[in-house]
Amino acid sequence: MVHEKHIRRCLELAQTARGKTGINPMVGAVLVRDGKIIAEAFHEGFGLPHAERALLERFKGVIMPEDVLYVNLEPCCHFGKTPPCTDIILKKGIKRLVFGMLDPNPRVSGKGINKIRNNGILVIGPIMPELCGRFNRGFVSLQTSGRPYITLKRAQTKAGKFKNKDGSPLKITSREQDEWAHSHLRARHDAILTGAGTIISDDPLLTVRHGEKGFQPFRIVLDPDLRIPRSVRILNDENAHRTIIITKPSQPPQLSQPPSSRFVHIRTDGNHFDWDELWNALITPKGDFHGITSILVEGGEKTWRIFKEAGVVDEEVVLIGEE
Ligand code: AOF
Ligand code: ZN
Repeated sequence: MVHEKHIRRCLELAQTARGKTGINPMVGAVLVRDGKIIAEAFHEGFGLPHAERALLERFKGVIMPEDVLYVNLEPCCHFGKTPPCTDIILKKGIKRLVFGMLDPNPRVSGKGINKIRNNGILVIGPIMPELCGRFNRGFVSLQTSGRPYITLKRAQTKAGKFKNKDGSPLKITSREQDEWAHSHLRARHDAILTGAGTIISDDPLLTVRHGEKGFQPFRIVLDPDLRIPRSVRILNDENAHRTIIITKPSQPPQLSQPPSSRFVHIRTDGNHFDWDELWNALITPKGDFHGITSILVEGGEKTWRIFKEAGVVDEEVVLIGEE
C-alpha cells in the first residue's frame, strides 16, 4: 500500500539519527506530491527540531492542497524543548496528513491529531501502529512504564551449557549468529549492559561491528564494588566516553576513573542496585548525556538472574549453538 511505503521511508530516515535522539523518539517525515516524495527530513537529535518542523522550515516551495505529509509519529501539540509541530503544520497550509502511530507521551497522545483534525485537515492513521511502536519501543517503554525497554540475550549449546566447567568463556554461536546479534540486537538498542564479572573474564568491546554504520551503543557495567581494572578495553578504546559504570555510593570514583567514562553512584540494598534510582539515572538527560531508552542485557548468569527475578525483562533472545 502506498501509505505504508511512505511510512516505511519515514522510519528509514528516522533511524539514521539512532543514538542521537536520547529519550526522544526517532521520527522521520516525507512530503508527497502526485505520489512522489518532494521533501524529506528527520529529527536529527535531542533538543533539535522535530521531523515535521525540520521538513516544513526547510521546504522552499509552495504547499499545494493535495500534498500529503507523512510522519511515523503523531505530531506534537505541546511546548517542550521545541514549539508544537501542529502549529507549523497549520501555518504552512498542509491539508492532508498520514501518521504511523499515536504518541504515547501523555502530553500529546491523541491531542495532536485532534488539534489538526479540528482545523480541517484530512488525517489518516494510525496506519502502522505495531511496526512504528516496535521501532520506537524504547521511547514507548519510557512513556508507558517509566523505564527503558529491556532485552535479555543469552547463548547456549544444544545441551544447555553456556560456559566451561572452570567458568571460562565457551564459544557457542556461529559467525552468522554473531553477525545477526550485532545488526539486530546491539545496533538496535541504546545500550549494552553486563555485570563486572563478564568484563573481568572476557574484556569484551561491546561495540557494533556488523550492521548500521556510525552508531555505537552505550556500554553499561553493573560493578557495585568497582572491581573492573582500569586497563579493560571499554575504559580505553575510542568509545570510552560511551561507557557507564554503575557503582555503590561508597566507592570513590577517582580510584579508577579515567576522564572520559562516566561513573554513576546508585544505592544498593546490600545485594542489588535500587531499580528506581538506576532507571532515573539512565533516563534523565544531564549535560551532553541525553538518556537511554533501551538496553540489551548480555550477561553473565548473575545479571540475567537479577533482571529476570525483578520482572523487568520485556524480551528474551536465546541463541542456540550448533554443538
Ligand atoms: C514529533 N516529531 O520529530 C519528535 C516528537 O522536548 P521536545 O520539544 O523535543 O519534545 C519531545 C516530545 O515530543 C517527545 O516526548 C515526543 O512526545 C515528541 N517527539 N514529536 O511530532 C518529532 N521527536
Ligand atoms: Zn513535534
